[in-house]
Amino acid sequence: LQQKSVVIWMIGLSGSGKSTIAKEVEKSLHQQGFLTQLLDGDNLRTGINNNLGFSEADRLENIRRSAETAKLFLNCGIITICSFISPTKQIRELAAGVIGQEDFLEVYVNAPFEECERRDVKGLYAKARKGEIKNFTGLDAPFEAPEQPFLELRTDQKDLPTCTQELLQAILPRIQI
Ligand code: GGZ
Repeated sequence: LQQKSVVIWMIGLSGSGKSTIAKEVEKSLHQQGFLTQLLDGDNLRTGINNNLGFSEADRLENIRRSAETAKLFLNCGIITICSFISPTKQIRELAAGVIGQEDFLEVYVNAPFEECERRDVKGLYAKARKGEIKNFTGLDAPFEAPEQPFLELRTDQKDLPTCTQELLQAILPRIQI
């Protein structure tokens, strides 16, 4: 296998653009012949994490299982792109601890709360405002901005191709043999 594996851990608010960038990066890596796996909150929460909600304890368990899953792929040599809100420092330290600091690349997909709410791709912000969704990140559940991410992408200031290219540039030295 002509690659080194890492875990690219994308964090940020709902609607910040994590999954969109993750998919584009995966597509590009694939075209360049890299072997990749994409894990995201949305799809894992319908499967192995389908008994978990959005309390602090459930989010921790969601991230613990997701990080353990990512580690399995990492250990097979696969570049694993993870997309989870990962709202707190504690949660991100848990993930990094499971995966190992060396192989854990934290990418902060940053758009201000107001911008994510304005986009409201899935109508979740409107529901959360009406009280139909509780513990919504950024509203009545915390989001702690990371202090020293591997990379920060401001999706309110740069377009999708630019963010995708910046991420690819940053990780290529880490995955090429
Ligand atoms: C935040 C929620 C919530 C609440 C449902 N708070 O944008 P999406 O819709 O597709 O992605 C979000 C997803 C978040 O799951 P994660 O596993 O990434 O979260 S965490 O890392 O905090 O465990 C959102 C949707 O689930 N969603 N309810 N209350 N996001």
